Amino acid sequence: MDKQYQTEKSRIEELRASLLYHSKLYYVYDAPEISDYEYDRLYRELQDLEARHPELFDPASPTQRVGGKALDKFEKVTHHVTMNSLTDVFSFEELKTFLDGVAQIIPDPVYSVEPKIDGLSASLRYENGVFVEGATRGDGTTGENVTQNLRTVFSVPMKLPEPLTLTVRGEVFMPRAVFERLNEQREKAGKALMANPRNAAAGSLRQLDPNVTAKRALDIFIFNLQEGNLYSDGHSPVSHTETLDRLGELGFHVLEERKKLRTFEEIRAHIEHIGSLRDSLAYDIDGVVIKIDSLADRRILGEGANTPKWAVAYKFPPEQKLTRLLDITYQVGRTGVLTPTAELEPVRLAGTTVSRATLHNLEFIEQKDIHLNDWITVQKAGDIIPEVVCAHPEKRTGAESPFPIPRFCPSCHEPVYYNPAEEAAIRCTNAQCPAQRSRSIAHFASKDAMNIDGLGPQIVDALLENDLIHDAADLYTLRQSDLENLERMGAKSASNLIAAISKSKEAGLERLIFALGIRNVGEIAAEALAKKFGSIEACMAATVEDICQISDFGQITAECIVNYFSHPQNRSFVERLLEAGVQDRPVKEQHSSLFEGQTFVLTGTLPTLSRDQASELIKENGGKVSGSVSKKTDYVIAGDAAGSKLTRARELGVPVLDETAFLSMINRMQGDDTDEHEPS
Ligand code: 0OX
Repeated sequence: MDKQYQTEKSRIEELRASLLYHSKLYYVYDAPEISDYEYDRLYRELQDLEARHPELFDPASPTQRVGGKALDKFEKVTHHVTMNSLTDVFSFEELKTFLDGVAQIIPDPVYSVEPKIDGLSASLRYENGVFVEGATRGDGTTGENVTQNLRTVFSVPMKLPEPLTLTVRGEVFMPRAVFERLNEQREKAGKALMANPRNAAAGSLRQLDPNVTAKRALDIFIFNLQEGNLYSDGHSPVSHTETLDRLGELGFHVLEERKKLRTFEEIRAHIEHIGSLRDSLAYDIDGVVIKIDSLADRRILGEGANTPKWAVAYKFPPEQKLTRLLDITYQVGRTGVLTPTAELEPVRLAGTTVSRATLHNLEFIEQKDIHLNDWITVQKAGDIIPEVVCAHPEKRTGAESPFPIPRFCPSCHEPVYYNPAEEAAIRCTNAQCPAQRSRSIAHFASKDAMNIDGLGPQIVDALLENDLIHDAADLYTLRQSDLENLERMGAKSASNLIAAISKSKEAGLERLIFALGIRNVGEIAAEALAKKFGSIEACMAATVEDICQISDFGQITAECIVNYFSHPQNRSFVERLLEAGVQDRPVKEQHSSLFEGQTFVLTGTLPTLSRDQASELIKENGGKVSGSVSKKTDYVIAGDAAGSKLTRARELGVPVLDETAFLSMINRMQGDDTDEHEPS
């Protein structure tokens, strides 16, 4: 018996070591040495032995890291210590202002200067040395319990070498090599590519199935002790440097390239050094964090509303690359506008290969003096959409030529209309143009319009090509059998699409008006029209004067609306929609007039709210959401990786809120003291 116990005990140890080795090879390096079959066999053998010997339970066993069950949803976690965000600075001048301010309070301050990892923040809680809970930052106060998923991150120790109780905070990220490998696999499988490693990490950490997260090979750098003891004798660290050195000893991955510095010049040089390493690091960084090293000095400086006063983040400008402009093509939008697109010599930029970038409009091309064959600089706007920044005329060799203004529509080949004295846009005015038709149907079905899930531009094109529809009203006459014969459409997708089309009949008047695609009528205008007129018939009967009574509606928009409904084919289109059962009751209810007359601009990624959810909250409270920052903007709500809109807000002195401040504004002004917002 004793002998058998010993044999099983050592077999457990052997299997744990072997599976740890092989699971790392499989998940992290994608280079397995044994077959999946063999791996599963060893895994099951270990599971069986562990079930027979609960006394040998070890939280660090590979069975505890990978192989957990999928969840229905994440539980909420309230952080004991708020997970604050950092104040950003965008220039050395701003950094100097911060340092000068600190020096007025702290004599001879010492800073720890470290890279800012471009991932997402998470906390790890240990009780008596055992990892018990991992959570996302959320809004800083409340996050999501992603313990199962964080167990799959090999650099999260499951057990510390000492029985300490503590909570640490770090940045979860996807190493570049993993990101590239995953995107290559997705490309081969015909799946949509992930935009950048940060989005990929965020999506992977919030997977309900931990087996999916495991395959994403995430990593984490720890940068803070939130609470608890670092030493068994209970003594407390005195500095950030001591804290991170000690966390490194305890087995955590701590930030590399960390340096203790004093003067502005030293700090600036280290920022430049970290910047020069940017391309060669195995992970993305988006800046450098400058923190007071002494924990006693930190306490003197204290905390601001949502950010500590003892640290700032110096943000790097977005990555830019040089490449050649091979051609300019034109995409026809639903209103017939031809948008110029740069066709580029493919270049690696912020994690993906970029071969096209927007050129906005002809004015932009002219102002930037862009020629065909030019060397140009590209970057990703908001880290996602590639755009041309500028051309480099000094690099011209004579092989360049001014861009040709198109004379014919690339879709219907009819002559286009272009009169720069009237409008900067080139337009295809052919109402029968297939590209316009397809884009307007795709717009009708889009998320913010009738929200027909599963009806993307490709399916729209397939429906048009197969003569199954001619306009959006025909969607409501489609039968499942019509769809099943389309390429890449199975019975299940066909029935889902029919159900989604049917459901869209209840989308409501606001969406219906927006879906019509009337010039100058965006979502906000559509909502105002729905509120004022209450039915589509009343909208159709409205005069320019009636419409001009709505606040913020000018003559031009009013004329566009009246003009749209004056065309018999548009009126009959609306009538066919109503006959098909599309409802035209307004559905939006305004909950309060808290933000009445105020305009908000959203930028960057918010920690818990999606852009739609944040817009919805603003609108429900009577406010407006605008796409660009101007003097008329009342607030900018900024999340992670906020770009030029944030800079513009600063220039104009527009107040900037983070998500917590925004939510607490709603809660406070509604006299509601709860701090939770439940994202759906
Ligand atoms: C990072 C990073 C983020 C957090 C709140 C107070 C100090 N992304 O690499 N945050 C912090 O520290 C902040 N440090 C970092 N290195």
